[in-house]
Amino acid sequence: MQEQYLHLNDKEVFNGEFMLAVFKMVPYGDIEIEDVATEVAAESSTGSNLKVGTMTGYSQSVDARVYKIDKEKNLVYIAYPWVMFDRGGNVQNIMTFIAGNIFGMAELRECKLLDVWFPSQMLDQYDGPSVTLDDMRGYLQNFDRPVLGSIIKPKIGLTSTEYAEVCYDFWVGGGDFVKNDEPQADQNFSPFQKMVVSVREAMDRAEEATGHTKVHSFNVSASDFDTMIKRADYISSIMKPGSYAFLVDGITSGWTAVQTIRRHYPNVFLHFHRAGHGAFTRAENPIGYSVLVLSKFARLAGASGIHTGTAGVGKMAGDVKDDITAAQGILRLRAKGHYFDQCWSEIPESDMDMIAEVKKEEELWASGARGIAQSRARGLDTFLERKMSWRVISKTAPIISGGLNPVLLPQFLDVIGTIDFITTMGGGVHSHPSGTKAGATAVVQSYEAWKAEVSLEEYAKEHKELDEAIKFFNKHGTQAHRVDNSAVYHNEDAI
Ligand code: CAP
Ligand code: MG
Ligand code: MG
Repeated sequence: MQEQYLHLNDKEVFNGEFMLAVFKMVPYGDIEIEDVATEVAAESSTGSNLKVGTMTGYSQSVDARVYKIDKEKNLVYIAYPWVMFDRGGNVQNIMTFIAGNIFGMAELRECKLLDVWFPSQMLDQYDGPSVTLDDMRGYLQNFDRPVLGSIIKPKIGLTSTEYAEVCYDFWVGGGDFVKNDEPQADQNFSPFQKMVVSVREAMDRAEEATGHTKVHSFNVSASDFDTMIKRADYISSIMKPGSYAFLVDGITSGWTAVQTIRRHYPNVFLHFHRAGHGAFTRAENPIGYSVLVLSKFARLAGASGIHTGTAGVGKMAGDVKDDITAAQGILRLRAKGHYFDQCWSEIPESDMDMIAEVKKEEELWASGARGIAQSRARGLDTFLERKMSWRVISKTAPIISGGLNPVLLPQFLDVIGTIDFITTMGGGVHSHPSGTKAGATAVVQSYEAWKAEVSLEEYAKEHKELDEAIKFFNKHGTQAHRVDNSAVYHNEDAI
């Protein structure tokens, strides 16, 4: 037991100088949870496994503090003086502290970081998103439905021109947004620059044909930052402003890559793909962190959008409550987490207009996805951030993929409770019996049916692409094996 890190019932931790974290911890054998809690606090802040003689008065002031232990649920609450973190808003450094060595500690059988809370004084140190879904909506002139997107499949292997043709088909079918698949980079069969030029050409044709603007998200993840920046600059030189996003594989290329692109290109939508997150977030993994924690740090780092999972509707494993809490946690100004209520801005009592706007936003959220869609259709501009942008850590959009298809979209809308997200369907579009264009049209028709509160089957009577989709996906759609971990994700202990 390292006493110096044990501060049970310490009220100082709520004074705005501490980032709070809650872990589920299960020690091996008969090690006491207090012991392992203080070891984790030491290892994730100033200490080691032994008390060192080199400690100073000041160094102890930046010790992490175990301020609450719930023995029944194996929950350990730790407060981190945020002054301990690298100055200049560096998320990589925080993750090194609280999701670093502690995952290797021999005493721990389980160590899952479930939720974090940032005091508003800390938020000012971090970038947050500069371009948001609201900006993309403005470019697309699409305000009252999700941004309907696709991922080009096969994942890789198409030539640049073949790739661009599939983009064209999706866009003329009515889709808004196409992304590279997460491993698409600069391969022999699809040289990066040729792919970009081909996409621009296909986008021009599709905009000509449909009269609608389109967006493409290009993967700029690469071997080194210089190459990332070279690729990003090339895209910016070929594509129209607003018509492109930069996709970063945030787990495999890292937080520094995410923040480098955020800081170099503050005018471009930053798309955080989370390939590899399952090693940390899957409900059955005892060591790691929740989707909510990953998503909150992505917002802090400045991602305009991050994949948050299909909340049990699609192909990937994932805890329904974790996916939903994560999606709402990064979209809303103030949202309940698993254990902490996070507000992404200081809301001074005197700031009556902000308080009024926040109230309006809350009421809108209470009306669910359909209520939000109807209010938007009436032209009600409820983009709180647009009004308050200088005061808040702006919203990060949930990006939803993973096995979604036109038949599953309505179900997902009702589960997630908002229309403010980007869907990206790969197999769910390109396996449509009549091809990609029909697949895109089926997605649009599925949303139209949901919005009109008509069953898909009913709507399909007059819409053949949807009719074919229903027949096909009812036979071939997949539902992944589900692990229900909701017992861990509850909110009795909100801060
Ligand atoms: C989806 C996808 C996405 C993952 C990401 C894929 O393709 O492109 O990268 O779903 O998962 O490569 O599998 P499909 P998440 O639409 O064909 O399933 O969004 O959960 O991070
Ligand atoms: Mg830091
Ligand atoms: Mg993919």
